[in-house]
Amino acid sequence: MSEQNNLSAIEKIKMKSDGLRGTIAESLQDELTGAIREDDQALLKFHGMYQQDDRDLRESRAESKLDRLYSFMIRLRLPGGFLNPDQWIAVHNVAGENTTGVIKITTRQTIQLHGLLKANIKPTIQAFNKVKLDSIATCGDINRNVLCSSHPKQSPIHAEIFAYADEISSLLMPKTKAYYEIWLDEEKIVDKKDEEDPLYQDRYLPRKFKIGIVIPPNNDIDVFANDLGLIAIIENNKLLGFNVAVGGGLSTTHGNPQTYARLATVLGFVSTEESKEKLFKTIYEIATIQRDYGNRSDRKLARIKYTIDRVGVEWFKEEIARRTGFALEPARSYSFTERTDYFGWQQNNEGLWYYTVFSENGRVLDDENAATKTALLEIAKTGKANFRFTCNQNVIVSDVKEEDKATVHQILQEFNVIQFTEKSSLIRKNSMACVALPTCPLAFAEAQRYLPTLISRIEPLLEKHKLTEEEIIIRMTGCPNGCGRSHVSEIGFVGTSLGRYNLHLGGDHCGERLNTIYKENLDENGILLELDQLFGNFVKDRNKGESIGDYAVRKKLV
Ligand code: SRM
Ligand code: SF4
Repeated sequence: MSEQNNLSAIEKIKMKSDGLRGTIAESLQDELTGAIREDDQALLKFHGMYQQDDRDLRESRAESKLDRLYSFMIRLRLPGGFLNPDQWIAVHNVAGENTTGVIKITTRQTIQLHGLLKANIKPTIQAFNKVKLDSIATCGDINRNVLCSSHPKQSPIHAEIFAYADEISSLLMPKTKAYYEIWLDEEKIVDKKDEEDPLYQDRYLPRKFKIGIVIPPNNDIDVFANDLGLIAIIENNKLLGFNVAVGGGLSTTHGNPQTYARLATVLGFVSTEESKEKLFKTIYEIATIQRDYGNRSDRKLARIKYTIDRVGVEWFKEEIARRTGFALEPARSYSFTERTDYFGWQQNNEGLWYYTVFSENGRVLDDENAATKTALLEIAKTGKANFRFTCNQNVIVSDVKEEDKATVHQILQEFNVIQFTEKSSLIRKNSMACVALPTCPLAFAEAQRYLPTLISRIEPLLEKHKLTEEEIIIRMTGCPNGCGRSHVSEIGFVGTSLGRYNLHLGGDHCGERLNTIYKENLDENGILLELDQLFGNFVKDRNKGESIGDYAVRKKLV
């Protein structure tokens, strides 16, 4: 079993937390500071929030001898990434009243709001609760938001998969009622037996745990970046079951060679034709293996990717069988041909329409490009569409009936959303950046605030080399944790310090091969020089249909 001695500090905080309560309730009462107590900060994550401060203001506040400007980021639990119109309106209102106003779509198909002051946390969670939204377990050492392919109504299979995301999220929810007590003022649990948690017990998992379900051939969710990935196996429009892949995770730490990015390994297949039970048992027991064998002393090495490499893939498979009572079947064949969002209007098998809106780096706001936030509110007010989020940080205005399409179209057009989506270049629409500065405490460099500018400087290079029609997946993160999944892009930038990035190449087009560092610590000029040269050589030497990542590998650039 995992290290029982030398437990990390967070393990001890979890153990004595009384079901994730800690002293959060007392911390909230303390009016002398906008922060909460240190131990409670670790527990707050399990309730879906991070304490942060505005890093742009750190220096000036320190000079004026002021404490940091503390606030909180809240992340919603949205399995499969879905909001109905009332829920969108609630999110819009909370964002305007209690946070910075920007609605941020994340790379894991949900929404984050930043800048929430301590005093406003409770009213915010209560407002969400009124429309049946919560933030339980969206952060912390626990199963996170469950992803699924983003266009769930494209075929009957998509609807089925979407339901799986919801059920898996419920299966792995913590049993503690702390969230309801602290934030929703529900009565305190008298008999602690009511919240006994056979899965998470008192220490939860050693680290975060991520699950995603994908429908080939579009790997739009980057299934192999998940701790546990499920690949739907479909024959003649019938869902047969899932290939199960374990051990994905992208984070590395600069200068720590023990850390590495890893894609999940496909272990085998589970049929769901007769019942879902075998699949759910497999998922549950994979979580218990990680619970029991994950590293609890060094958090840098605690993800399941390190566990599976330590115990070995074959042992891991046998242990799943020992715990579930059945062996995984041999993996079924599948293939990915793309990793994309389908922008613009699309119609599904039931005749419903959906429009995928390009929301650069997931930031839904009104700016000089488009008044996306107003447009989406106006659409929500009509009640004629739902809202779905993609793992590429975009929003789909969905489930629009034929007779309502013109109304929705007109609103999108009135606020320039259609124009912005249509005129944005392919490279921009295939780009993604993590949040980074000013809120992320781990950022070494800018990401979402800088990538749009860098792309505007890369676009002329693509024009020069006649590559504007090339679907190149380009991503940036402010540090090597990989929140914008830069390690599985074709051109990846990983921040090393302010204004400097490692340039990664060699990822394939569908997210089945990691990229590696090509050049280190480049500033903007360095990046543009390298890309100019790369694009020039690529155009000259590429094989027919070869992607830029495959080219970089064939030419041994990485
Ligand atoms: Fe992440 C930590 C933002 C997806 C790997 N991530 C953070 C924190 C919470 C910083 C912190 O610990 O204080 C960032 C908050 C920034 C802010 O101000 O909002 C943050 N991560 C994000 C989001 C919002 C990026 C985005 O712009 O969309 C994504 C939210 C996902 C969600 O809705 O749940 C986000 N994070 C990811 C992904 C991508 C994915 O899962 O597909 C990864 C890489 C995959 C993986 O998990 O390996 C990722 N985030 C991390 C890590 C590295 C974990 C590790 O294994 O060491 C950290 C740091 C940590 O946990 O210690 C981290
Ligand atoms: Fe922050 Fe790093 Fe994640 Fe970007 S990749 S949001 S900088 S932790």
